[in-house]
Amino acid sequence: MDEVNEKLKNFIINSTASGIKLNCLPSFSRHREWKRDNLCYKGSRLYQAIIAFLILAAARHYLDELFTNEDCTIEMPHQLQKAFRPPENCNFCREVRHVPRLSNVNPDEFERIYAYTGGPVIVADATVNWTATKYFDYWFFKDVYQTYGRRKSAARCQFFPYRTGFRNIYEALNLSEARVNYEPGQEPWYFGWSNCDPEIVKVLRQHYGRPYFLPRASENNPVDWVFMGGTGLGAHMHVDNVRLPSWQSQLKGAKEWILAPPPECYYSCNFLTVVVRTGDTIVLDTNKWYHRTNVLSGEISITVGAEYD
Ligand SMILES: O=C(O)CCC(=O)C(=O)O
Ligand SMILES: [Fe+2]
Repeated sequence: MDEVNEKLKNFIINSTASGIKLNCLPSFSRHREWKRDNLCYKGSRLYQAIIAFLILAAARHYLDELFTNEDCTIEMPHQLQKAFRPPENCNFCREVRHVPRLSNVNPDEFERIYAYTGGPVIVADATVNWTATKYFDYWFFKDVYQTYGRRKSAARCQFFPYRTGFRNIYEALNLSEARVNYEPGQEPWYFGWSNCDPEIVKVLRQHYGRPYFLPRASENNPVDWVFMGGTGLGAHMHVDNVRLPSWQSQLKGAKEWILAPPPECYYSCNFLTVVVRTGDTIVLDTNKWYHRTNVLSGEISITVGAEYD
């Protein structure tokens, strides 16, 4: 078992050093190539099988313990993430031809029909009592992050620069007024970040809450995500690896979502496009649907969202 532990430790160190997203290791570990090439003891077949089983069981346990509720700290290269994703059962998208639009939703009905089937679905009235639709803008976030300074916990939160080249949330919130306002000749901007600093979450959540339609027993993830930026930009086509489905409310502006089934479901499922407008909340399993977004012309798009179980 010492040898097993040593190999496992080396694997984790090597994986981390080569840029593999830590949360992604448990699913990565299920991949066949990885087992054959790296870990199997080169002895008898039975011995190999037993050792491989022990290693995988230990790896799963060890990694699950290590990374449960931890934010990803190192991004797994996009192509690797795609290559090592286990194949999906296409039932989640087989019958999906359009995106239902609901209001006045009963949480029990939502749980029964929509919450865990992968979506997508739009709820049109989840933000009606939220003041975020009024108060949130670029300057609001800049002010909050300036007030709380460069805190260690905020600096550890994930940040997605997309095509801007910004290195972190502080750099992203330090743009000139002309650029923020998309004045002629200015570079466009769009970025997203997770809000894992409890103090800042507390401030932001004064302006929005847990969407009323979520299943009564489900827990909203304590880490919220914000995506903000202007027309012509958005997130590139990708699939997530966070395990849970999520909601995202459009607080300002409008954004188009382009959804693609995973490649193994191309023959059974449709591609979808849906526009999420101010006040709408989209719910979908971003671990199953590949997704790309595109901010539509008009107001700067601001969304907030989270995963739920
Ligand atoms: O809102 C966006 O632009 C991207 C969102 C996304 O990728 C996600 O919620 O998983
Ligand atoms: Fe995503």
